[in-house]
Amino acid sequence: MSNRDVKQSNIGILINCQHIDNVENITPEEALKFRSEVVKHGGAAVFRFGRKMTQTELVLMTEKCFGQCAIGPGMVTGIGMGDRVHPDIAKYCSSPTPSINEQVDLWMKHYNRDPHVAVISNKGFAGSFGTSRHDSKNQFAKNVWEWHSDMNYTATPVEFSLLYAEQPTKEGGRTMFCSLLPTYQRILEKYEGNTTRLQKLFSARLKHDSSYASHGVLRPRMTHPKSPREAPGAVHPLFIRVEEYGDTPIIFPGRRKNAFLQSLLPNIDDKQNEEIINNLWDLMIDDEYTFVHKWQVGDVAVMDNRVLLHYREPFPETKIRIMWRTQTVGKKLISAFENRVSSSAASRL
Ligand SMILES: O=C(O)CCC(=O)C(=O)O
Ligand SMILES: [Fe+2]
Repeated sequence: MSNRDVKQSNIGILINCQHIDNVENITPEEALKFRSEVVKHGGAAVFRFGRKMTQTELVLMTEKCFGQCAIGPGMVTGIGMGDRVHPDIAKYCSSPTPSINEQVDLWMKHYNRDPHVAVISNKGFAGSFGTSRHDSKNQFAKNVWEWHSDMNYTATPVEFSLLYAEQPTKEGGRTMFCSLLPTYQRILEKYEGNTTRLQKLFSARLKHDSSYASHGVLRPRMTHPKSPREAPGAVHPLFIRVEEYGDTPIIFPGRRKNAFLQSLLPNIDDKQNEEIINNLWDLMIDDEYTFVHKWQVGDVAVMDNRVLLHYREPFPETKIRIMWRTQTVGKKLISAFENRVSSSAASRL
């Protein structure tokens, strides 16, 4: 059942699902078990089906087990896309400002493409991420996808992402999952006795960047921000509370690039911002809490973006890699400290 590549880690688990011929057959009990396996393993589990599935099945699995599907990034206006309509559907729109429903219908009608499924590939599908049209130097394959949680730059970041391997590569392209559950304790240890620093961190809010995608490429129609301070994106508490994982505050870093600490740290300058955030990142990524996954066709990795970061290594640029991703609708993130200083946290100050 389990295949941990990293010693001493209880992060991530590989679960054999080869007996499931169709996800329609997943029972409500199994659905709950799937979700609890993810939570029990630090926010990451890989379900191995050993066969290809359809996009409809992936959507069904997502909704049965993890929550309502959200629209993928860049597919409709406003979601990782700015205010412009995706060029592949713009020509079919009835007005320059089509509703989200109209845009969803146009994807279905003209491309037979469900925009709730993000296609993450260097093959040029309509609406796929990393196609040569957006990415002429094939940075998609050559670059790493830096450590991140998905769609953290939106007002209500998605909760679970399901990443399905339609066509993985033999070499490279492994994905790693690092749990953030242990980070809070490490921060307490590092800054023990430095109450001012801890208090500032606990009340901080972080601005997340929507201008760059995780493989370091400017998103279509975005402009390079002059500094992290100016990067566009949502602001969230730096520490959040997620009921399923108990009372411990959980850091929500989003992504390193263009992250900016604001709010209750009003006088911070750009250099201090970089220094503080670098120090936090040093405490987050650790082999001990990382699950490394080598893909097989039909694997579905489930990530809980509220408590987990992921990273993809490069793969040979001559090869085609095709992944599909669904993501579940998120809620406004709850600060771990606002209005409710957790008693264990407060007693450490
Ligand atoms: O392709 C991968 O392994 C990771 C892609 C990714 O991070 C994503 O789709 O959000
Ligand atoms: Fe991702």
